Amino acid sequence: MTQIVTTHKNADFDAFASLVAATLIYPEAVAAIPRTVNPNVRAFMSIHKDVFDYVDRWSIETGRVTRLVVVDTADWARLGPIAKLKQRTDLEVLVWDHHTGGDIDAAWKCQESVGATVTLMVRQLKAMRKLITPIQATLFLAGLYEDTGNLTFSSSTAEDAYAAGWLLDRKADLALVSKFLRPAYGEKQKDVLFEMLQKNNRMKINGYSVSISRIPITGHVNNLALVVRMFRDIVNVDAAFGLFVSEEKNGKYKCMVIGRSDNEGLDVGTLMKSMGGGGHPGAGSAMLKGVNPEIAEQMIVDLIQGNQQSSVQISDIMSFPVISVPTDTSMAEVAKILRQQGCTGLPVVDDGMLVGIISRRDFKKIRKEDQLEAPVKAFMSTRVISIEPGNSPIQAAQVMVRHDIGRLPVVEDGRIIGIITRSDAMMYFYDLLPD
Ligand SMILES: [Mn+2]
Repeated sequence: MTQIVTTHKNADFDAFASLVAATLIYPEAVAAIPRTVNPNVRAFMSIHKDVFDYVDRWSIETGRVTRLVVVDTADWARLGPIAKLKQRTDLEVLVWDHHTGGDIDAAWKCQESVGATVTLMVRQLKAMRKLITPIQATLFLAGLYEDTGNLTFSSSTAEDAYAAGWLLDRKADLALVSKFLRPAYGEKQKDVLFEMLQKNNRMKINGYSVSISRIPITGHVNNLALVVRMFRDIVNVDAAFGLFVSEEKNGKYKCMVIGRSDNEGLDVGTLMKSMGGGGHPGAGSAMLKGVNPEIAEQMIVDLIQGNQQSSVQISDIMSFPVISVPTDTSMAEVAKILRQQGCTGLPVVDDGMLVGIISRRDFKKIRKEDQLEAPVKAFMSTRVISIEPGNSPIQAAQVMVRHDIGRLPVVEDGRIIGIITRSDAMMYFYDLLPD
């Protein structure tokens, strides 16, 4: 066998559905199932054993593979042992994925932000006018519904809904879909939920209401993602995080972080990616090994505080055009402009590039009257603190506080494109406060 299709570890319905769909698109390829598959997918597979053709991944002689089709991920690390194929230079790799990013350098890829990978596969099946069976349609719909929360997650797109319609047209069985997607909520899950509710510590971070619960876990508990979702719905915060901590044999901690967000500004998937995991804006997870749970909690707080991409960027609130002076402007002229504009400092530019800042304080360096005729570049401060337009107002405020400055030039490719003042930042924050 020379062509294989594979997907990520802990395959969910979208992964398994995309895998099966890929074998229709690439009839020569064999579907290789990862060692770990989610329990509900495993249950589905076991009763449809004779319907789908696939092999266990460890049975594949990887040396002979010439083409690898990867679905529902673009990350080598998520593939498990088969990732050793990464070393091969003569291997053709194709990727189908609805997550952004990933380090697989594919010869060809279809990577788009839709609700489920299977939506991209359906697009191709439609284009190829492939016939699919009701059982295949049922599996594909299960994948689509699981990853889009029955088309309610904010990551869902119109195309996901059209794909669902197409699958229903092909006789996808909704009763079966809901049977297999109905998550198990049992005693263990109930205990975890109660503990989360007892420990609920709601806090305000970066304007978002957030709850982070540290819960010790012994052994494996399924469906913790469901528990976190129920918890978020009950306590009604913008985002809820569960840190499920188990102690390993070597005395180290293993910490499973699961997040759910209901606020578009707080992208849990990006956040979890920063912690080595992944997900979507509304849901994500990361596995931290050997990390103290207190530090894991602090990481989440820090990420929400600053590093996550904000929906409002500095470029939205900065002032422009900026009054600046060229380097050869005389100090007398600078003094006049400062007086006229009523500001405490001015950026100094050389052919549009920001090269310095001149402030009222710098005038103290002037000892003799005739120095007022000297160019500004002799007195300006060249240690300029600036910020890039893609940062968030929170980050701008942090920089201003840290350096005790009231005005921050916004610089793109070395050119000054605007300025953000402390009052711009304050206005933004106060506008966000409810009436
Ligand atoms: Mn998926």
